[in-house]
Amino acid sequence: MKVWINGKLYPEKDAKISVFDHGLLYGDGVFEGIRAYNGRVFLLDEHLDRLWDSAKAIALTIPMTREEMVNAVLEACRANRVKDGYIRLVVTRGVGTLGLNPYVCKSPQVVIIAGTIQLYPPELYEQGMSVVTVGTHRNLPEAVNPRIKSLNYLNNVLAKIEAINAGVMECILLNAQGYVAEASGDNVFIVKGRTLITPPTWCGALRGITRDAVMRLAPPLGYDVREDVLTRYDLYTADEVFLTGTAAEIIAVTTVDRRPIGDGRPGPITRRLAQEFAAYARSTGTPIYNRAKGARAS
Ligand code: PXG
Repeated sequence: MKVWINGKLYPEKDAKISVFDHGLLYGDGVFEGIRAYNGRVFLLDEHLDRLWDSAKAIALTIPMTREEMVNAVLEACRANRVKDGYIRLVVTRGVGTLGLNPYVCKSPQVVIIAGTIQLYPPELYEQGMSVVTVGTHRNLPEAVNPRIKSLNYLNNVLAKIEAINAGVMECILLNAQGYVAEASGDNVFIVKGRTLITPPTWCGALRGITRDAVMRLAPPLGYDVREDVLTRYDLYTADEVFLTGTAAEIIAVTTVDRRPIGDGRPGPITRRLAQEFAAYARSTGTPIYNRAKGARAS
């Protein structure tokens, strides 16, 4: 694998960042996880919009233009012959002193890793997954806002530890008021009748790119979609529950805190949305190859 760092491609073993980088010392930086399907980068503009917003929120200037970033992502994909893959885009604050002050860091570092992603095991997509709600609450929006996709994922890691210790692979975090926020690396939806409901971002959810895509795909299929405050009661009594994320795509949740959801199997609306999402993902995106032949980003 070759890793793109600040404009150059390095063999994996030489792909290194300083131990004085504030990304390491303080989790000071931002990132994106992006998918490529069928030789195209999926929803690249949406990911770059969010990356730039995350950077702006932490007063970090990304040392490249949007166009340069698009080209860098495509170059990293081509260097690794990616057709279907996962791209991790990281912007760190850069090298500084052993102190918090970010303004001493003069060179933000841009890293692009274009590889593959380990999804949940395929049988989980057939059977659905079990989740638990955990004691680690989502960060307060007035502290590190969960809308910032920052390198500081300890809140999520602590929640994930609770899930794994409870014998499941994923968890649902509540916010400080006890309302449902999101999973440790995915957004959450419930289905009630023909309506999809997901927590608003102010409840502590990242504005997921997959979440947005589901909200666009569902109405033409005849489903209503809305954002609303959810409690654990709403999860337990939903007809269906599913998670959305770049890595997970759409995955059914079949038990929450050991209560079966619906009949305890992936529901028909979740399965329909997963099919539509797969078709959408495979038919759109910024082409990685043959751009010179007049292919246009979509
Ligand atoms: N919430 C959080 C906290 C996330 O980190 C999502 C929701 C889904 O957003 P997208 O835009 O991907 O639909 C994410 C995205 C992992 C992993 O290993 C997941 C993400 C980031 C890094 C790693 O599962 N998440």
